[in-house]
Amino acid sequence: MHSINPTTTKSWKALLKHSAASNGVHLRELLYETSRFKSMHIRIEDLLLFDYSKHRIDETTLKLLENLFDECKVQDLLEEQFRGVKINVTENRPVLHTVLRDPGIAPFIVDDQDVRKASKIELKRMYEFSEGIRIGDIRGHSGRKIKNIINIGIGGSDLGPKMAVESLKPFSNRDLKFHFVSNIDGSDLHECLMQIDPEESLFIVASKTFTTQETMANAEVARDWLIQKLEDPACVEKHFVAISTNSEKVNDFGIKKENTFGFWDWVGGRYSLWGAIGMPICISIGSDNFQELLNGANFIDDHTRKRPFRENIPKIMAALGIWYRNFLNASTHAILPYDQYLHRFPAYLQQADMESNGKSIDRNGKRVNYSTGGVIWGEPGTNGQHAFYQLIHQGTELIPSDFIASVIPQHPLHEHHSKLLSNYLAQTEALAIGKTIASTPYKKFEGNQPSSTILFDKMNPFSLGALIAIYEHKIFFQGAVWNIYSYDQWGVELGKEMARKILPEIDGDHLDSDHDESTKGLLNHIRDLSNKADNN
Ligand code: G6Q
Repeated sequence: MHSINPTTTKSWKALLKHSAASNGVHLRELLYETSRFKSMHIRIEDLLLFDYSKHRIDETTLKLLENLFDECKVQDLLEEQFRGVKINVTENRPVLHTVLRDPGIAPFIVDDQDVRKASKIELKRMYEFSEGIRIGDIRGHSGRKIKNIINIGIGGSDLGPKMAVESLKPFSNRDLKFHFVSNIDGSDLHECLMQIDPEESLFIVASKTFTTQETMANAEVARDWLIQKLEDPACVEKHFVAISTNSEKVNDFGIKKENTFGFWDWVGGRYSLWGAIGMPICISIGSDNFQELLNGANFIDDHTRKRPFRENIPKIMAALGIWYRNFLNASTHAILPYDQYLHRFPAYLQQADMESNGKSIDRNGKRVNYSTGGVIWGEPGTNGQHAFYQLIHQGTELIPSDFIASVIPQHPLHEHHSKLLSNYLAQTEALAIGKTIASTPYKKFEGNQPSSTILFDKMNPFSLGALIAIYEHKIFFQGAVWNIYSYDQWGVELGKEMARKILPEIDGDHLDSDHDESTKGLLNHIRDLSNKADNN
């Protein structure tokens, strides 16, 4: 794989000059140019409209960013990814989550495995199982219908399914209740177990590795709770399924092969909702709707590979992000869905983006000399307007944002929706234009805060699949330009390792003298208080 330091390219240098020259230009001047909207929006018929005209850019900016993409050979890297080249070099793996949503049936052999065939077999198994639960063919140990689905997983094995189940609630089977237990904080599992009837509950243990501390601890306690309640160890068979790449560990846990749904090393955790990790989504919305989710993502895969730069939504989004991060020094990016069902989308994206592009070592193993991924955050509108928007409007930070909404609502309260959309538009306009005439300086708004408007015709499984895939590819393009490995996550490891070391010190007598003074002090404090509590 090639390795190009983006700062050495001609276009990077030109962008530096261009950013200095265009520094004083205000969105107020740009946004009244006739035909600006026309030339800076992308319409995909029956799906969405992407407006990128409210950005601090002009035609030159876009041309230079396009040149940067060419010089950094991002399209070549994208094709390598789709071809199954091991672009996840530090883990020695290809990156093929796109295969999970690819309708093609011709053999696609990667490392002696027909990845298309393997993915279709597991998908079919998941569809059959999900439908069995939905119609009540698959029942609990005592013959009762399953009404509670409890997903036990964390990170990529939690955030995607949880976000999608919430986002697609209008398409869900309302007889089923979904619970997501992720945290090692016992209150997460405790609160869930208090709400469910064991005879009507299905636990999905979702873990790629089946070794993650949080997930295994929660799954073991849930299994013991179930056996105790139903008074028969054989009940596990009817109430537990596993989603994992590690069939050996699943077997050791006591879940049989027929209740295990697999995926593969070539699917990264945070990119895994398209396969068996999507089981809660599939049970919630049904297999036909799940297929639509895949179709929406696959549609964007095609769009991303084939559309030229100016018609390519993920490329434009990635380019804008690079422009703000590397040339205008923005360090954060807000994700603002004007859609209550999408309330977990910012949290989902936080992981997808920050775990992928929060890297500082380039593809040559050298420290980068430029900024990479920024902080992703957000909350649904209009709630955010009554909270943190103040800082975006009148603070000192440059904060680009994405405003996501749909023209057609998912509920019958149409007047609410008009009010929601009026806020949606008002905010992007106010952020860009500001307010210069006011009785006091406190009431002035500088404006010039950029935003993208992502406006779906309506939100449905296809639209959600498209939305997620747009961001996946945006993240890919940014990582490609930044010359980093977007698909590993070594940064998660150190904390896990140290927690394993500290665990025996919390309850035991021994204290490791290697700890820094702060950690030692805190450990002693916890041990003292816990001992006192135990003795009372
Ligand atoms: C995602 C990361 C990480 C992972 C969790 C859970 O890309 O790898 O968030 O999903 O650590 O891992 P398991 O699925 O192996 O339990």
